[in-house]
Amino acid sequence: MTTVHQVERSAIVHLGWDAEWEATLGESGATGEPGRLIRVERGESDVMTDSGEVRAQSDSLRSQSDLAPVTGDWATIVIDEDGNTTIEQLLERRTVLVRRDPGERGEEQPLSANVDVVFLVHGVDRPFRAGKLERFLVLAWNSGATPVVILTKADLAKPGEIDDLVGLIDAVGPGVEVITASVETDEGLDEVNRLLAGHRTGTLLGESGAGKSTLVNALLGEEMQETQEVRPSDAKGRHTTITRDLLVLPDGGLLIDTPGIRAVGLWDAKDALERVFADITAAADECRFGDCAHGKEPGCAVVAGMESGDIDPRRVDRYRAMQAELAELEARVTARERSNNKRSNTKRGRRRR
Ligand SMILES: Nc1nc2c(ncn2[C@@H]2O[C@H](COP(=O)(O)OP(=O)(O)OP(=O)(O)O)[C@@H](O)[C@H]2O)c(=O)[nH]1
Ligand SMILES: [Mg+2]
Repeated sequence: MTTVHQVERSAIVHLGWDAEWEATLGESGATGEPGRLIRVERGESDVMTDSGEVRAQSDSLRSQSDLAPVTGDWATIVIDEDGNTTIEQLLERRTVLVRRDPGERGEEQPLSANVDVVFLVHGVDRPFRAGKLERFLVLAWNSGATPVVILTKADLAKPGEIDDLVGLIDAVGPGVEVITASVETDEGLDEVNRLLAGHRTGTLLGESGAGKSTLVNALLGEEMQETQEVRPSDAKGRHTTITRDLLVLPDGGLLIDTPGIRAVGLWDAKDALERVFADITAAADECRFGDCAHGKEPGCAVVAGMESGDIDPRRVDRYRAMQAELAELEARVTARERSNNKRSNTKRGRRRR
């Protein structure tokens, strides 16, 4: 009998399956057929396997562990004696984009998994906010993927506007690649395809109406994703896309279209925060006192940087705000863990009696 590990993977290679995933599968101890989650709905997922697309239930998985499946996950699929297709196991993620759940306070919410490039999409018909980009950069770096900014609707830009935007982006994300795109002129499409060559996975992140689905359709060469005009008064979108769908592009790349998001709460992103604010943390290393709060202390290099114009004071404020946000989250999680421990200790105590 052939075991799953000897089977030649023909279809899933086009979804990003490689030798490393084969090794991960081998180590997992799973027995089912591997496949990639191309859409996740409540309790059910569409999974692409070598045998085709199947709908698998994932509720049982939730009860086994806290790990909820998300679009982009690799999983193994099994069919039980009643003919039910279920997710047996999620393969260990290489990267995962996580935000703080906006509904439940202090909970984490994974958005997509196994993504190589996070495209931060900004429509030039909307006001640009540096603080928002910084926050999205922290989220993207924290996932383990590489962020790339896409300026969409370039055909609507006024003369000089793109250059100004590139300057503003460079100030908050030095070295981050910026792609200018327009579906009217096809500008930028090749660059997106290039970044996803070799069956790499990208995900689009940005406000409703930024043009994410329109870009996906242009890359697909067909109108697969629904799109809708923005409100003429303020160019705001209408939340047209409601699921996270992984799509296979004709050039070989994989792209996850997502619903528009306005704001993101950070989740356990200390290192990524330091990375995005590297100019401030580098200056802070030069402060006379190790515990300098960059206020009135003598020999503060951050204050000196602000006075000389090297450091934007607004950036320092935003850095502090995000630091406080992470500290508040950490305290909340620690408190919850402590109370959970107390509860389970009490239970154990009762059992012993
Ligand atoms: N002029 C111009 N309009 C564009 C371009 N890309 C997108 N649009 C328009 O922007 C509007 C919103 O596009 P969508 O693709 O629906 O936006 P979205 O980001 O997917 O929005 P949600 O699904 O709500 O998150 C549509 O009317 C598109 O035609 C572009 O390159 N140029
Ligand atoms: Mg959309």
